[in-house]
Amino acid sequence: MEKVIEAIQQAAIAIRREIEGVQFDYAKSQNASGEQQLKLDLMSDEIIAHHLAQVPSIKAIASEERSQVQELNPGGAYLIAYDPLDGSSLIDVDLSVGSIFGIYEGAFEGGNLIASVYVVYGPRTELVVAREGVERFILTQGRWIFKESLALGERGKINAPGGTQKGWYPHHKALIQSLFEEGYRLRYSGGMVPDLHQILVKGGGLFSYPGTTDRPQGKLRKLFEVFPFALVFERAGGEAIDDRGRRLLELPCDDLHETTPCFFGSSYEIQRVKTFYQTR
Ligand code: AHM
Ligand code: MG
Repeated sequence: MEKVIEAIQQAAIAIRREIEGVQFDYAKSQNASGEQQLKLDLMSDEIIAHHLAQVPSIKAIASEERSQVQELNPGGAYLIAYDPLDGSSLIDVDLSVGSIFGIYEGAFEGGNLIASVYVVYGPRTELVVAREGVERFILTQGRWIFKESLALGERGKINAPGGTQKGWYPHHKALIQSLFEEGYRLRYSGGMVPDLHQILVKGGGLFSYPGTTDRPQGKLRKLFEVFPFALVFERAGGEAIDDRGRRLLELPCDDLHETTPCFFGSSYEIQRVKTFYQTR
């Protein structure tokens, strides 16, 4: 496992270098979810695949930017699913973006996720690892320095509501509105890595990406985005559920690029979700 995390750390340093360059225009291709790819999406994907390919304990890798699983070492223990450059639509305006990694054992399923890692490329470069606990590291002069453990409180003050508002269902609108009426503040950049990182660092809040009339299954992908952050939130003392109140990590995953409505938060906000969605 240490070798996997070291490979991710090295890849993150290389991606950071690419982000600082002038190359942030579109490639001529689309990913498996039908989204237009940036040259940086493809470069980040190549960098990560290259670094992970050096680790003998990795059996196979799957990327948000590739349609198929890539086999590496038949005797390896780990399966890695990653989103090489999440929030890449924010690249042209120079907002924070990230990389997300889920480390699975046995098969690509939420229940088999044993650790996850995300990297935030902001004014600083930060890396968060969720294993037994959740640890935050800062890149300083080429080295990853441990900063602190992250833990969520009982409730927070941030409301980060994703999805097209026009397509929100009435009960979802009511949930979001009620949090604002309780004093929650809107914080939504359009990058789930910085948006969720903000909730974790500030100690609480709600990030939601619901099913909508135009996208009943939401936008965020289980293997590359949802499961890894579900583990981070649970290990930090929070909760991560779908629109039926089920733990995200218990959901089946029948297709590599499958999506699900998702809610990440501290316990108070997740109780509010359950109340408005009438899942209890
Ligand atoms: P991406 O992987 O193509 O960048 O898409 C995922 C991103 C998330 O980071 C973010 O939460 C969401 O898409 C934003 O979507 P929207 O613009 O619909 O709010
Ligand atoms: Mg993504």
